Amino acid sequence: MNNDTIFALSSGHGKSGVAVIRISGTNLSDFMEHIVGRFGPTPRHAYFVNLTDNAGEIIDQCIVTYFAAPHSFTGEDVIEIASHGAPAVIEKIFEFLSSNNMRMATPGEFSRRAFYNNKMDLADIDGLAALLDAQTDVQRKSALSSMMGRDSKIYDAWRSQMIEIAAYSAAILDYDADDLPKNIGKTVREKIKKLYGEIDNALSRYAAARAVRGGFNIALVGEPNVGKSSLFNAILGSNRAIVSDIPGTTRDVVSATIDIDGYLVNLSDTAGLRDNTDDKIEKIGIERTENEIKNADLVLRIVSTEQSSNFKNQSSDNEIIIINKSDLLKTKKFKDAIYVSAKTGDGMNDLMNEIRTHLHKLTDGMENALAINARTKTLLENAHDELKSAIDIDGENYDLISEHVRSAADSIGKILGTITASDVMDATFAQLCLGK
Ligand SMILES: Nc1nc2c(ncn2[C@@H]2O[C@H](COP(=O)(O)OP(=O)(O)OP(=O)(O)O)[C@@H](O)[C@H]2O)c(=O)[nH]1
Ligand SMILES: [Mg+2]
Repeated sequence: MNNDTIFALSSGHGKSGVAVIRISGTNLSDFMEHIVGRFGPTPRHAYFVNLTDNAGEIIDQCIVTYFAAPHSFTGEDVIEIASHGAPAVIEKIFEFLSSNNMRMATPGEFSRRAFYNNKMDLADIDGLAALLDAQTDVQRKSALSSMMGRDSKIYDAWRSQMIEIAAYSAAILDYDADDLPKNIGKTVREKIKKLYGEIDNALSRYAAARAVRGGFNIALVGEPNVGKSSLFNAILGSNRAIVSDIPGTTRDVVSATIDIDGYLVNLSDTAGLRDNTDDKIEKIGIERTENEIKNADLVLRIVSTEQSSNFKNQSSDNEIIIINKSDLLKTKKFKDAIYVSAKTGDGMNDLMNEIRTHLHKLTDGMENALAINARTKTLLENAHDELKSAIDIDGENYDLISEHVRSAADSIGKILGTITASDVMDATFAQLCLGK
């Protein structure tokens, strides 16, 4: 890490009432005194100042706050300038700061400093990144608890248990059986199995965690002309997709993003599925539909009443069976299907409720679950595999078991960014309570 004093616009770009420019460096008290024009400014106190450039010309009226190290976001001295949000003001302040031996921060540089100064670990930073991306309330909640250390706590607990288990397994070889607690081998194995189960469980929630972050994929599928595009438009409340009475109208996937109950949803309308088309483009469309089905967290399968007799066989857990055009029907005899009319709006509430129920089911217990992203997933999988290898070892090969568990601990340490090999070594046998 370098010692440069860095600055950046911390608020959003474009015209706004207020802009916040953040500065971070190792010694900013002199600069703070200089811009507020008084000695020994109080940290965390808001000063109203006429911010002037080096030539003495006023740039803007600003509120300036000083955060003395280590009580700041980065753990260094930080100054926050709240100026008017005009691009010209921001530009001028940047010029002023650059002429005072400071430079523009690179992306993520403030967070990197926070990490190096032990203000945040990598799991917290993942949470921060997710929070900044949050578009819905569920995303906000999940990201916020990651950022506030919920995930780090879980990882930390796993890692220290692994380090302990690794040390115990190694101890089994080094000490006389009489000096060791009874059944230590069995205890070690049970503990590994328990950890393995917990990580396995966390990984199985990856799909839901991914969906909370990136959005749930919901695909409208079915035969041509059943009214997929009409329903797509009805759910969105706007005429996005083309509707016509010609079968095969939709040929490409049409997608839109909506918020359902705080869940971000990527809804897609697809080309109607049929086997007997010779149309080259429609065939490509059908391939795309099949791809959408594969990637879908939830499939809305629209069936016509003619096919309805066998829809039960096609139905699966992540599917809702829908019969559209209820306005044309006299009876609603299939109780496992939801009857709707994209035309009159009949049944739309039931359909939306059913979608909500599925979304809630998919994310059941998510509030307390780890927010796994691509980076953490790979490392968790490594730990998972190492524990599996440890479990699979027959007999008394405890040094090998210790090795695998230690590798698992390393992977978890990498998730937090705290790992060094010596960390693991530090858990020496002497520190363990061997009952001696
Ligand atoms: N009466 C009635 N007609 C509907 C309803 N929904 C759709 N339609 C009509 O059914 C026809 C097909 O509708 P689309 O929404 O284009 O059907 P689609 O499933 O997207 O068709 P493809 O894109 O060709 O696969 C159109 O003429 C719609 O006006 C409904 O609820 N009631
Ligand atoms: Mg269509």
